Amino acid sequence: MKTTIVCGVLGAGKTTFLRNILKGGTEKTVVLVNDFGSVGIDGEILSVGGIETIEMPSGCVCCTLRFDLITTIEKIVKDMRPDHLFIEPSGVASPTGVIDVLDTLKLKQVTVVGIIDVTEFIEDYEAEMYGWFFKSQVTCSDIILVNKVDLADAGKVTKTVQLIEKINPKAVIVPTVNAELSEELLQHKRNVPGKTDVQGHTLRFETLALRLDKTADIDRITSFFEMLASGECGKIVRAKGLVQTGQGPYRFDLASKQVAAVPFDVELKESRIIVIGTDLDEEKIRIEIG
Ligand SMILES: Nc1nc2c(ncn2[C@@H]2O[C@H](COP(=O)(O)OP(=O)(O)OP(=O)(O)O)[C@@H](O)[C@H]2O)c(=O)[nH]1
Ligand SMILES: [Mg+2]
Repeated sequence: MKTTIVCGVLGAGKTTFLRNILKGGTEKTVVLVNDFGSVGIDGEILSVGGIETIEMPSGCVCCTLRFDLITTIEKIVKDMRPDHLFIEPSGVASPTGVIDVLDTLKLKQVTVVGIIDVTEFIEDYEAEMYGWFFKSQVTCSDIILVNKVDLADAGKVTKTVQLIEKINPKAVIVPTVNAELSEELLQHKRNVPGKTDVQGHTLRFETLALRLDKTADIDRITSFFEMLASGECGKIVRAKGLVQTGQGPYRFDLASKQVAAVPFDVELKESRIIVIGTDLDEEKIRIEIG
């Protein structure tokens, strides 16, 4: 069985990558996803896209869920027998913990794909916003997608690629839009040693899960996400939701300071939104969503 770990900070494009790479493939694949927060949005996005998906409960796969990760992978191997297992750890988990688990399970054909958000990488790296975390993701990766190049100018893309080359000269670096990667490149063999310095496990963020009990107005939810982006309710690094609106089911995203609303393929039994950041003004957020 091949195993691919897909890592990257919150909203970098991990789930987008999986949906694209798994479109129309012939291998038997399973995705193991460990979403941040308790509302399981990525699991639904992937399975509605026709991808066999197993969700890990909320928590961090590299520390508190280490044992669960081991038993879940063992169960997948035994019961589902995939040719290729993809793992999307939450955007706040260090890939080193997952690599360590795969070593423990003696899984050999492991590739780590790291997804970088080109709009923010240099600034966040220089400000040490995520400290060791960025470095750990970049040094562990065999293939690094410098994603969202449609949102940055060419100079910034070049500078980001140069910085990543410096941090990890061995990785294959590919600028991408929507994390589109050719399947041949994914065959690239792991060349980075498994064990790297783990100086910590997760980033500390606050999360707020919101459930909506009635059909929502699409403009109102879009304004709510724009309000979150404006910083009025704290420093929000990521928000996402699946919401049943008067115009049908919609997926909402706030990532890279951009708000997006796209129609979703199936009706939603339960509308939910997750907000992730620091200094969240929970009361105001709850009042704004109504
Ligand atoms: N403009 C633009 N948007 C992108 C690109 N890649 C991903 N996105 C958007 O970024 C948002 C987040 O993408 P996801 O794939 O959900 O990111 P993720 O890394 O899985 O997010 P988490 O699991 O929450 O950490 C979505 O609205 C995507 O459509 C890109 O290359 N360009
Ligand atoms: Mg995701």
